[in-house]
Amino acid sequence: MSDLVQLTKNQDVAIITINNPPVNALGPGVPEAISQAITEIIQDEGVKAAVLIGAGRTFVAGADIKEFGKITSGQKARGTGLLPLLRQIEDCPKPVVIAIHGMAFGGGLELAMSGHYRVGAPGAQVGQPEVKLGIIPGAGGTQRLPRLAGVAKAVEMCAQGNPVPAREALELGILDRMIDGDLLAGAIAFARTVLEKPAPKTRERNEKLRIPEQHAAIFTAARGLARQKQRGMMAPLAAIDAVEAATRLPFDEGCEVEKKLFNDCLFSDQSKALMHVFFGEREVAKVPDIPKETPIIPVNSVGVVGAGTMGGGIAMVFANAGIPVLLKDADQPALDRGMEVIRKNYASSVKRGRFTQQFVDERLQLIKPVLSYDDFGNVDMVVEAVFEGMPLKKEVFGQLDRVCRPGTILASNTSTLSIDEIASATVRPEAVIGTHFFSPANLMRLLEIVRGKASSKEVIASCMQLSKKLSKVGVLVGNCRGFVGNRMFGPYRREAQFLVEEGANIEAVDQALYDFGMAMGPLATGDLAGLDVGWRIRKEYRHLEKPGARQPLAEDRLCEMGRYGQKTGAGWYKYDENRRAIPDPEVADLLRKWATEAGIPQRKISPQEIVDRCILALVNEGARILEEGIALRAVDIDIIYLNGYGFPAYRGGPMWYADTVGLNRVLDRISEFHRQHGELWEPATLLKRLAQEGATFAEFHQGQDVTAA
Ligand code: T1G
Repeated sequence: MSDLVQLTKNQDVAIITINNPPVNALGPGVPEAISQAITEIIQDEGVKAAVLIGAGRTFVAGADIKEFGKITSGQKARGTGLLPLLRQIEDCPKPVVIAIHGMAFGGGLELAMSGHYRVGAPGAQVGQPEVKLGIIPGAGGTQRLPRLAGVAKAVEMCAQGNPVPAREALELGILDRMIDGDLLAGAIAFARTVLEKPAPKTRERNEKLRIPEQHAAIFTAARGLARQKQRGMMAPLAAIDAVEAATRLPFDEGCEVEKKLFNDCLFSDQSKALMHVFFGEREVAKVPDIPKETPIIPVNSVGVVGAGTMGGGIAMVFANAGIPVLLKDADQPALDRGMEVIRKNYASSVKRGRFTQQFVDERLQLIKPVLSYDDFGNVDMVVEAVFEGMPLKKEVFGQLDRVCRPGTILASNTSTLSIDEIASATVRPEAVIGTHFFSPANLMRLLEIVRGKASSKEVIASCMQLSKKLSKVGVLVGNCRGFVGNRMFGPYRREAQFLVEEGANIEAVDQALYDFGMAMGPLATGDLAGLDVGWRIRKEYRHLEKPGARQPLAEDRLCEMGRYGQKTGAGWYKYDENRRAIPDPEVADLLRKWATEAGIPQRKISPQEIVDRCILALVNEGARILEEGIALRAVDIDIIYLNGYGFPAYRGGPMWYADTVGLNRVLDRISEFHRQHGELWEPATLLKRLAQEGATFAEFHQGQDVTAA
């Protein structure tokens, strides 16, 4: 046997234990060793049944995703290469019982379904999350799952990719028994109860497939939902096609259809992008110059200063993680308003089934509204979320410096201001850091953690770890105006405004980016966030604008007219009582007038140019951010844009997208815009360098010389 798979015996029951930490992925050597074990079990007359179980914290979390990058198109016929093993297990003359704890995901569930019986621990989960990687189950999952769980549930699990808890898996027929207590002992006991029974082969269990009259409606609804909720993704639709094949074709032919669809997805740009995202979300948690053993400051209590939209949302984030919160504001009415918004947000979470009322009641107990800093001396961390103005922030940090005990993490939720300048208001700049939440803070997954010059490694490591506890994706960024996300968003939205000034209509600009996959167009996003936010910042930083450089002219004028967007019922669009955007001809006319007065020539603009101008503006600024070391890696930028700015995951993020297009083509296009639109489009040095070398952003790492050869 191999180190990856052990074969032991408990009298007449053989035990196959998969031991491939951290998640028992079916990597090289594992399927082969399982197959060897099955062969030995069949040959061992003393063995009457077998139990297959995972060592460590989980059963099997799937095939080894790292291996997919190595599969060449020449190996398409092989597919995942798991089918023969699963057939061998299913055809084993002795009952094979699969014992599941932790996760049985992807190939792990497919392996489990090839067994004759499945038992699970109460906390177990099963699922086919492959679509989240841009692929579909490729080892018979789309054929065996509908036979066990029924067509409707199988379509849902394969097309949406969400896990199913053990209790529900039992009700669905995926599990045959729940085992409380010692799973292995329970599985062995269960195996002894089925020795005399025929070993049911999942591939022959067709009873749940025989309700054809229902199938059409199930598949139509699933396709409609996929096109709406997973817009632009190919894998969910492929998964639905594969499950549909199970209802129409014999098992083996269904598997052939599945293999073809699996390969189509696997060799697509979408799956490469989504696997980049999978590993990227894990990569961003690693900070090269912060050793794993850096001491972590425990955060078991927190103070939040400012009970406005952001402060209230941040208080909910900590309470949701079970951390008591002191929520402070300057006066009672402001505090009452803040608590009222929190209660309303929780009420709508209960209404939408996200939380139970009991959960909400417990969380509200954890949020204590206060008017003074009296108890701030006892908290482990403070997050300041007051009005975005430097004088006020420095005043607050000065007070925190006086009341908080040594070792307290002092964080600011600023979205644009300098962390170093805020820290200068204290005598402990090493304790100061930026924790930039995104609105609504209780829903958005992204947390930009802003490293100040003096921020200590302990404070950084503690915030990176805390972000996981808060169910956020924490990304460490350097301190500059707008950090990473907002700094890149500036040029992106600038180009959108220039395009409408040059003749594109407002809806066309938003539609082009929406069709590209953005969650919302750039102009509509401005209306959602509030045009006045950017207006106030532009006014504060007017002195920093390059003299003579072209500036968008529309949004300032819209704000002067009081058109701040959704919050005032009008911005780029008008909004009805349900906040639905309605094109406003008045704005279109004003734009033509302002553009003509400014002497801006009008022209027809293609959707492709709209996309290129906006997306490549992101990429060019991203390249500058990388060369300045404000972002550690290109993937950090990608993860920020997927989790904070609605960039389509199936395109991998702006930097990965640029790599997919090819940096030479990107540079050519940006150079073209540079010739047409001037210095704002000066190609970033790093972009020129990498394009020259035929390299990619993904390959770039900090410390590498960025200057052109
Ligand atoms: N392959 C390779 N590495 C994996 C892996 C996998 N399937 N799953 C996790 N890892 C690594 C991960 O990169 C990290 O590494 C470490 O394990 C711990 O993971 C044939 C084709 C299981 C819910 O999509 O969703 O089967 O960063 O940090 O938060 O049809 O990992 O430490 O170096 O995420 O506790 C389908 C993917 C594959 C599940 C655990 N399976 N994994 O979460 O730990 S395709 C999946 C997860 C397939 C079949 C098809 C999560 C988890 P490192 P972690 P976690």
